[in-house]
Amino acid sequence: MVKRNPHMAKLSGGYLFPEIARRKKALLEKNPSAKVISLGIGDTTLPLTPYICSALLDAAKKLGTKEGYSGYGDEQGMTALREKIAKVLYHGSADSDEVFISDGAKPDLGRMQILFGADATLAVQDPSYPVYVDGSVIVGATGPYNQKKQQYASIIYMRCTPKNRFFPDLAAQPRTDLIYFCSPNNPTGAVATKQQLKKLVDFAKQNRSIIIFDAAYAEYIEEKGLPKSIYEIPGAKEVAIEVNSFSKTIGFTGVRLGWCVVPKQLVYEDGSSVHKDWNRITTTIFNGASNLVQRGGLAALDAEGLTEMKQTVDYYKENARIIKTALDALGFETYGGRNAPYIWVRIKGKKSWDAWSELLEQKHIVTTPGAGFGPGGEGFLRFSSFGRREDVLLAVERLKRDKL
Ligand code: PL4
Repeated sequence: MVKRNPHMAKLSGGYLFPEIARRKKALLEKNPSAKVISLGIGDTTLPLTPYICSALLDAAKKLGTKEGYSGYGDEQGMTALREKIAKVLYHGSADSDEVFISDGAKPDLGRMQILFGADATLAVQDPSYPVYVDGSVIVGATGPYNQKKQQYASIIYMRCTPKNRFFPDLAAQPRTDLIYFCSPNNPTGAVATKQQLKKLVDFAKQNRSIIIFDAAYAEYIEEKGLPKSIYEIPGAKEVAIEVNSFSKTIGFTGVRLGWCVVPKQLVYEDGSSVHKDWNRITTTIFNGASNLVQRGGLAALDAEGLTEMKQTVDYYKENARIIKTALDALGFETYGGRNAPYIWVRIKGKKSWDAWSELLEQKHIVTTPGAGFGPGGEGFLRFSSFGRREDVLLAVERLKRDKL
């Protein structure tokens, strides 16, 4: 018999989003006529925009010709796309050969856990996107279990609450090898300021840690002066990797395209290059993002594509505004929803899974329970703004009808 990977047994229950889908399905089985509205998963609903869609169609047509066909490409991605991302999105703060094209931010985060392996210690914002912790557990980066704290020794939860404005008290944190940091944050919608990110970079430098900065929602930032990339902080290239994606900007959640930046300055304690190892991992266990889809990414960074990207992001931001305004008017304590597509809502006197079930059963609205994002998410619900406008308006009407 084959032995099970022992780390799999350390995972708590099912992965958050399939669990939500399972419970939603159970409600529909009980009540098949229910019109369930999803403000749960952060999944885009608008169709692809014309310019980007036509680039995908052209790319598909070319692949159907002798001259235009291409097979395997560079595992790191098309040079033209790497150059364009470096130029258009990083304005030169990243070199094109530091940009690695991928099939999305989540798969990159998974491969990064292989990069750092089972001995790495890590810190996460609490609450945070569950992939950072669950992915680390899968590769065995847990250390021994502390029964009293009910936590693994290698995983440090940096509490982020309204009290500390969702930025952890770094002075109180122990050193870890890795620090996962997401801004604009999933799930709280908080955006770190330049001063805060400078503190984070300084902290990583002092501790010789590496920050894995998840900027998947950077394009939702509208306020001038708020940083869209960790590399806006001087010296960050010595200590930070950045992951990003076309999922939430041009609706590529199903199409799949992302990238990460692994700076050449980034070294391990023995002075060897993280960039070289990432290149080795990429070329060994990844065969590159789809050539067709990369053409869509190139189009997205043309002037027409960028205009469409802004329209898409603006649509979801307007949804966020509508949801937040309604919840505020109903007297809820809300966070995020500006510069970010998520609204983080305090639910007084209830566990988040209980409030989640109530909202589903009474109003047929799916949200995401805060506890799914870590212990610090207990007592909150996350509302996503990625629904269709008509559904968002209907959900708001239902919320107003009678209080939770
Ligand atoms: C549902 C902070 C959503 N099935 O699409 P990707 O892989 O380029 O990006 C994934 C991602 C990366 N980083 C952050 C994210 O929030 C996400 C997407 N998160 C959510 O509702 O929290 C979609 C989740 C997806 C999943 O399991 O992750």
